[in-house]
Amino acid sequence: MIRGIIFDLDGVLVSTDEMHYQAWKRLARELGITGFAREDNRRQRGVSRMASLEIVLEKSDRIYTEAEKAALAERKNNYYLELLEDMDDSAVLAGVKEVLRELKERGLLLAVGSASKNAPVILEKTGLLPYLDKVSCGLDTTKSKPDPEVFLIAAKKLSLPPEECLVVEDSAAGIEAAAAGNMKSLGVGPFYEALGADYAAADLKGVACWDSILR
Ligand code: B16
Ligand code: MG
Repeated sequence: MIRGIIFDLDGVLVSTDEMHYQAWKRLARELGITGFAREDNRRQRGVSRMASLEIVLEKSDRIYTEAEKAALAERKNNYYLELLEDMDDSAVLAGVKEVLRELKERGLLLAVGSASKNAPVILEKTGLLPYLDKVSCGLDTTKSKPDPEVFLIAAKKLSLPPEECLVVEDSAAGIEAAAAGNMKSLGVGPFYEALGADYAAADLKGVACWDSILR
């Protein structure tokens, strides 16, 4: 039986994809990388900041040192933080707060399991914190999805065994991470049919029958 739900943040509870894309695009432009496009950004979903940078640098002729890469990742994050400044609860995806409230009323424990180191800022700005029992994010982890670490930490924070947790994800890396952590998964978002999750729906409010997923 499922007693806890671990939600990915970007693409599941909030919409930040466009802001990530704009920030990476700005960096790419400054580095003279012209080929960075939305298809590349799709591959950045759910993966860590450094892995996302590698996807941008695939299109560069230059080899960067590790120190240079760290500086580039920080530069992109500053651009992203600038864009996050104006964020408010309008970034929360449609129906999310209602679904979280309903799941809470059913007695489930709710957590976030996000690769983002900016998760606490995003949760604060969007007013989502009061809906959640625990947060596991990029600040807690050393390994990124598809490694299950971020979800295992979330389960531990909820004091639940992994097999009693359901992961909700919008990325292939996240669905793989859930399976590696022995957790069932629900795939949502624009690519939900192709994620290979145990259950799938276009978005959280489109889940037809929570009873069959949670039993
Ligand atoms: P940051 P999620 C992920 O969040 C994003 O989907 C991914 O595009 C981003 O690279 C990653 O967070 C790291 O984010 O640079 O803010 O630490 O989908 O796992 O909630
Ligand atoms: Mg995501």
